[in-house]
Amino acid sequence: MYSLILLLQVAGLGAQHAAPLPRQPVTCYEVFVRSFYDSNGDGIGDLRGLTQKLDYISGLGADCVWLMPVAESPSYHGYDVTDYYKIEPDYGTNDDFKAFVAAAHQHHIRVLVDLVLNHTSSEHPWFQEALRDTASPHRSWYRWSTTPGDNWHKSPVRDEYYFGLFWSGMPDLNYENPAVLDAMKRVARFWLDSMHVDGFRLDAVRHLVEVGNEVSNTPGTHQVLRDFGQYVRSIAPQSYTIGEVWDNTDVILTYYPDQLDAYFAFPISEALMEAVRTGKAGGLLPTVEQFARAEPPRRWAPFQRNHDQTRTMTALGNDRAGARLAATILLTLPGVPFVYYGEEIGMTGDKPDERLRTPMQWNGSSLLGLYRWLIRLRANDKAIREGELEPVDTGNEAVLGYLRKDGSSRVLVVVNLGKVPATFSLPGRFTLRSLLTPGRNRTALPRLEPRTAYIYDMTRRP
Ligand SMILES: [Ca+2]
Ligand SMILES: [Ca+2]
Repeated sequence: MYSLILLLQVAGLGAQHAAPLPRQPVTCYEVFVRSFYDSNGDGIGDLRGLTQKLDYISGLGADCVWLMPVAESPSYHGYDVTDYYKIEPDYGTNDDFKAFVAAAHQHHIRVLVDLVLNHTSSEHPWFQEALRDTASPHRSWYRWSTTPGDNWHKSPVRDEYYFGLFWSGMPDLNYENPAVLDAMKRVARFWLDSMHVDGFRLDAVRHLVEVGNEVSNTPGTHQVLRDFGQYVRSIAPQSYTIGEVWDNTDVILTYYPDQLDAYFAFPISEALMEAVRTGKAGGLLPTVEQFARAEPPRRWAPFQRNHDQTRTMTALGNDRAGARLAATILLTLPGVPFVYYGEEIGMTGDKPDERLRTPMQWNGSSLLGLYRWLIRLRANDKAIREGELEPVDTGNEAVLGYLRKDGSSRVLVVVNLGKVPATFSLPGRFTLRSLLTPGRNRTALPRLEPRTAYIYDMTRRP
């Protein structure tokens, strides 16, 4: 497959990438442009600043970035869009964005942008027309009612209400009208064809279509995603779409097999943080196995934290050893891991949301070296990247153990989550070569120090 893509590129038939990229990312880095790097001293992170910091992202080893919304928006976060075809002026121009994508591709980094399908800004011209002119062609792009109710907001111009699930500044689009999905397909095509992005992170997708009072996971929502995902694959077969379905595993699994390419594995995030926080392996591996049994690993994305969640270091009460364990687990699990900017240097932050999205600290951190090591290890080790997961019974709830297996290759991950030393022995005779710290090969596991992780390449001895 890889060489086929290469041939197509040589023949001039491929995309405009500097080099062929595999269809799914290996490790993706989530960036809030406003908080990343300010190139012109106005105090606001911007696309030129982000472009200047591509060496940092590439040095981290990520081969993908997800940019939180970069389209024009009146809010600091950008999830309420006023123009889907224009870069937020605080961040730069459309040309700055294209220059960023070209530079990212030269760094072998694919670019996913956040696309908000569920709602627009209340300041979007579509909504303003619909609000003011009941005969407007955009009137039926939104939902209206003569009676109040949950999530229905009073119109500022007449005696009626409009539907907005998140708040009055974000009126929901009405996907019962096919023109809305057509409009969003044109938006997707614009970002793929004219801005040269490699795919989308799709916001709040479980809320697209309401049925009565049911605002989540309706059949209409699945149908819109099926149609949208199919459309994106048809015009950009090498693209990658990943959706935010913030729900339990059983619900997330209803969004396969034929909708978006992938979804964030929120339950893995929760179980991972819980295991490190409590010192007990708990439901982590069963949760991962539930995803692994259902779908191939390119189709689900584990992570520690995103821009809506308390940062790892804060959630762990500033336990630096715990942050190292969390990173080691995340980056040795199956799936497509996503890392939220600043996690790799142990940034802190708790709700309200603004405190989860504070400016990137460019100070360095001992944690950064570990992230760089693990992301590279993952990129270079097929068993860690793509191998099958097999839990190892350690007989101790404080000791998490699993194998990643690919062909004859075996990687063993053992994490002592607890606060006291532990031991366990492997059945059989093996040679263990550490993939974390150089040293002589071993024939047995060492004493497992408290709050310490071990990764070994494992070969069976006769
Ligand atoms: Ca700036
Ligand atoms: Ca909706």
